[in-house]
Amino acid sequence: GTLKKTDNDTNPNARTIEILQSMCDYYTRIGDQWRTLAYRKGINTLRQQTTKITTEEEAYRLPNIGSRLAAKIEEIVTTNSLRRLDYARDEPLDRAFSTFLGIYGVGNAVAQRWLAQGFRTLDDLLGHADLTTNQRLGIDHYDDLNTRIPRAEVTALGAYVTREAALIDPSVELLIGGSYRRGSDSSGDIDFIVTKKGTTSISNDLVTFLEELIRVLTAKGFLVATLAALHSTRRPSKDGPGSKWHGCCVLPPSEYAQLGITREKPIWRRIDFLLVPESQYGAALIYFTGNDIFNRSLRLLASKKRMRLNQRGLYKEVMRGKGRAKVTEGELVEGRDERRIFEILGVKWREPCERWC
Ligand code: DCP
Ligand code: MG
Ligand code: MN
Repeated sequence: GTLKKTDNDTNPNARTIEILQSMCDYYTRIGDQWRTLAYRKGINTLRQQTTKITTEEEAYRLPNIGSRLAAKIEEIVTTNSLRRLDYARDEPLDRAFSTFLGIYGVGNAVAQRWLAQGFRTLDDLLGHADLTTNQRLGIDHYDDLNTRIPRAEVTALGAYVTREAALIDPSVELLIGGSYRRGSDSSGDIDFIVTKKGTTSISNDLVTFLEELIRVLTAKGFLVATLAALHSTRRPSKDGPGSKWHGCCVLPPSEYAQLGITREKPIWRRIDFLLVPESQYGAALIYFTGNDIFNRSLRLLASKKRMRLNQRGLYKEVMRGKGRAKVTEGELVEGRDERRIFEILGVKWREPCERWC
């Protein structure tokens, strides 16, 4: 059967997973990609266990759990906490650094610069730092933008958008990808994939549709901020005209009531739109469904079979030089059909809910 790997309390290792996840989030924030990956793989293994893992030896015998992670698992089970995590929370510089990395769009370089300039808190930044529009927005809505969206709310936000879209052009198709398509209980943002039957490029038609949708949703007060405008993402050589839009949205108060939620003020949520021609829909679906680790493993597999997979399609006969560097672009084999791409790659079809790693 298919195992839906979402956060739930019925997993015997739920508490261990929760603490390891905090540690993983910390490593993500400080930009330690290697440890982030190690933790994600270990957490994924724990999620699949049906019994509680209590000792280091037991943990070490499982796939993707090394000796250090195994020791931490035993520490968590016996002390109900992790010293390393407490330490990370107490270290003032670490704390400031990870606070800054929690600001939408802020990466290592900017966070480091602020530390070097002596800033330690969000208030320091608001008072004295030179901030871009997006950075200010990320600070003003810091808590909202760091809160995951419950699945029912993603569904409601999605339905709102789909309703308005159908009024503009009923032939355009919208689908929510990302963690929502993978069946997650909660999502970091809403990832819309937008396409239209018969398109083989991002036609003016599609661009005009999205511009109009954004105009209408903004006028209605649903969209409340733009983080990346359609035309700032224009990359004519590769993707054709601008193909994505990033911003923030809020659900109208009446819709919150329907969800049985009462709120003082609406919560700002992150929303992304990706425009895709129908001829590339399958490849885009794979990319935008993820997760990122699953995507990486599919791409690696493609390259081992002398093919190349990206968000536009699967290409064959890619000539590679030293260190797998590309020599030629290759010929498009499939872009439209998600299942066909799996077939040609020679991998068993995986439902979106089975693409967690
Ligand atoms: N993606 C990727 N590599 C990245 C970023 C994204 O392959 N570096 C792909 C896989 C993701 C999808 O894009 O699933 C959407 O990106 P999100 O950042 O929105 O990630 P998710 O939707 O998977 O998770 P979340 O619930 O945090 O939004
Ligand atoms: Mg997402
Ligand atoms: Mn996204």
